[in-house]
Amino acid sequence: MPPVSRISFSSRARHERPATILGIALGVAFTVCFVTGLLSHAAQTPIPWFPWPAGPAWLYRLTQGVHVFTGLATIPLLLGKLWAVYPRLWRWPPVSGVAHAVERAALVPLVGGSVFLLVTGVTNIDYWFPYQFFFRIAHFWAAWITVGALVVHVGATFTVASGALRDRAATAPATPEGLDRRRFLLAIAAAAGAVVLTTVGSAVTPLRRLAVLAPRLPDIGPQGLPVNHQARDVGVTDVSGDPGYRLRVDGRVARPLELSLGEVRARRTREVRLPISCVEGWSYSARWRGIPLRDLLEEAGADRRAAVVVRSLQTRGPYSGARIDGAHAWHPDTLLALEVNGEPLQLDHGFPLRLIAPNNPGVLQTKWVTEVQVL
Ligand code: HEM
Ligand SMILES: Nc1nc2c(c(=O)[nH]1)N[C@H]1C(S)=C(S)[C@@H](COP(=O)(O)O)O[C@H]1N2
Ligand SMILES: [Mo]
Repeated sequence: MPPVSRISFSSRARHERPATILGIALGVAFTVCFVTGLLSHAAQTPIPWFPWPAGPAWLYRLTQGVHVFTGLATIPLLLGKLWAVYPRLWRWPPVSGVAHAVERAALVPLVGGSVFLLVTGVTNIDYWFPYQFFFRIAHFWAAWITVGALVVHVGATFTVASGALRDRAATAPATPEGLDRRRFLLAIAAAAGAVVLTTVGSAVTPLRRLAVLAPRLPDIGPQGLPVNHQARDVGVTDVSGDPGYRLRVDGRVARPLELSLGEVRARRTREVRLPISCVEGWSYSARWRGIPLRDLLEEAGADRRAAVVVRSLQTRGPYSGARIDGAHAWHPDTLLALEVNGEPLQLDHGFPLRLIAPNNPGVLQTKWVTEVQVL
């Protein structure tokens, strides 16, 4: 009986070919996550040379859904890859030359960064923040570091990897060894597929019954829609509507407005079908009726295409207001919504008014709107 370490270290699944195939899958998945992650960054932090468009309305829903569900699918891929390669970490001598030293040094940011991205990503979408740092900044820089290390790693392992791919004879499924490896890869692929199937229903509504691992479901919540942050949890408890409520349009305007809820309701309304697309990947589409924001901006005499800050009755935290750029603020479908799916908004959905703009990340769809400040 060989020692335990010998048994597992000599497993036939541990071979360059499975490691290469998993590596390619991981490389593709991380590239997809990197690109969609940068798009999410651009949607929230304006980049002058890359303005985030107000259309198509479903774009952010798609890119951020792809980000989160691809990210989740990488978890089994990464575990499989680490299992396939970890005996090599104990190879002796540890380095055999400068190129090899660079390759091995790059493994620290590559493995560390990958694990960090997946752990912070998963804890974020599960509303668990066991750390003090600001998620977006840490996750953003970890992405650059990881992708940088990935480029070095691909360069350093390219020859071995392409050799392993050509090595078909050694992996023909007819041999027990080939079968073993094939089963290993199939198990990893099945695990990745299972992760996606049990979560993607939080964005793809027809699959919602399968989404047993998703933290949010598209039809569970008041008025049949999920709520991320409830009014009482964020300190919005005393919203009386009229007589106390006022909507102000101020800042760089010719004629500041101050409207009661009755005056808001008396205006022309419009109905649009738009999704709420949370940065955490879940999304749902609904019918919204409200006042086109551009009507109010025109009435107040704002500069055409001016950006605005939309402020909430919620006074604390990052969601107390959102900067909305000109393309979104002036889009005809951007509303201060009074109703959802034919009913007046309930408090948890932002009564009396919430912003709904096309292709706008959920975090910027401010609830309990009380002020539009033109910049
Ligand atoms: C389980 C895997 C992952 C999950 C669940 C996840 C989740 C998220 C979430 C929820 C956001 C939005 C954060 C916010 O705006 O508040 C985000 C942003 C981002 N993610 Fe991931 N992520 C994962 C993996 C990755 C990977 C592998 C990469 C890169 C290779 C990556 C790169 C980024 C980038 C660049 C951003 C933009 C950060 C910013 O707005 O500054 N993520 N991710
Ligand atoms: N004032 C305020 N607006 C807010 C939030 C909030 O906490 N406070 N949450 C935002 C987030 S993160 C999302 S995804 C959307 C949708 O959340 P909901 O389902 O709770 O309406 O509302 C956004 N608007
Ligand atoms: Mo969100």
